[in-house]
Amino acid sequence: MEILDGIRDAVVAGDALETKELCQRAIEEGCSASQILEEGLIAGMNVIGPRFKNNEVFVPEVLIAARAMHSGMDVIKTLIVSSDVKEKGTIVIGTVKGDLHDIGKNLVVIMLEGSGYKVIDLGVDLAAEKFVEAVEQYQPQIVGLSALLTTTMGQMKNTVDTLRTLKLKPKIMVGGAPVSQEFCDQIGADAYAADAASAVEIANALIASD
Ligand code: B12
Repeated sequence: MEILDGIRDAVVAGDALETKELCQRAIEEGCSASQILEEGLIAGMNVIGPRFKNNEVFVPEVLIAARAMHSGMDVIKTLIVSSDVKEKGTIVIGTVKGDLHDIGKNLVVIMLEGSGYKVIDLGVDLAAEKFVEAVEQYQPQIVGLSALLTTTMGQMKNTVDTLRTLKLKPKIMVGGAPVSQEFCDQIGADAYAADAASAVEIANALIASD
C-alpha cells in the first residue's frame, strides 16, 4: 500500500513530522495499527538495520530514524490502547544493564498495554537490582527483559538469577534480536517471544498457567 511505503521511507529518511502525519493519514484511510507498525514503521527500521551493519549509515542516522519511528508509534498507540479494556495483570519490563536499545521493547509495551495489561516500563540500562525494586513495589505477575546486544545477554542471565532469589516469583519473559528459545531455556527464564505480537500471546499463556 502506497501510504505504508511512505511511512517506511519517512522512517528511513528520519523525518519525524512526515512519519507522524502519514501515520495519522493511514489511520484515516482505514489501515490497522499492526499494518502501520509492521509494513510501515518496522519496515523502515528493517531498511536502516542492514545499512547500519554495513557501515552505510552511522549512529546519528539510526537515532534520527528511531526518533521518527517513535513519533509514528505515538500516533498508533492511541489506536491500540483502548481505555475500556479490562486489566489482565501487571508486567514490569525493561532493557538490561549496558544496553540502550528500546525501540523493540517500547513496541512490546504498546502491544501489552493495548491488550489490557498494566505495564511498568523501567526504561533501559537497568541493573538487576532495579528489577528487584520494581518487583517488590509493583508485585507484577510477569517481568519482561529485553537485550539487543550479544554482550548484554549475560546481564539477562544475571537478572534472571537475581529475580529467582526473591520471595515473590514473577514469571520471566525474555526477548530481543539475539535472544532465542534455546537461550531462554539455558538461563532458566519462563518464556521467550520473538516479537511484540507473540509477546502478548505468551503473556496471556503465562498468566493462564499461574
Ligand atoms: C536502532 C539501533 C541502535 C540505536 C538504538 C536506539 C534506541 N533508542 O533503541 C543506537 C544507535 C543507539 C544503537 C547503538 C548501538 N548499537 Co544498535 N542497533 C540498532 C538497530 C539498527 C535496530 C534495532 C531495532 O530497534 N530494531 C527494531 C525493533 C522493532 O526490533 P527488536 O529490537 O528486535 O524488537 C523486537 C523483538 O526483538 C522483540 N523484543 C524486543 N525486546 C523484547 C522484550 C521482551 C520481553 C519480549 C517478549 C520481546 C522483545 O519484540 C520487538 C518488537 O517486535 C540494530 C540492527 C537490527 N536490525 O536489529 C542495531 C544493533 C542491535 N546494534 C548493534 C550495535 C553493535 C550497537 C552499538 C554497540 C554500536 C556502537 N558501536 O556504538 C551501540 C550500543 C549502545 C548500547 N550500549 O546499547 C548491533 C548488535 C550486534 C550484536 N550482535 O551484539 C546491531 C545488531 C547492528 C549490527 N548488526 O551490527 N543501536
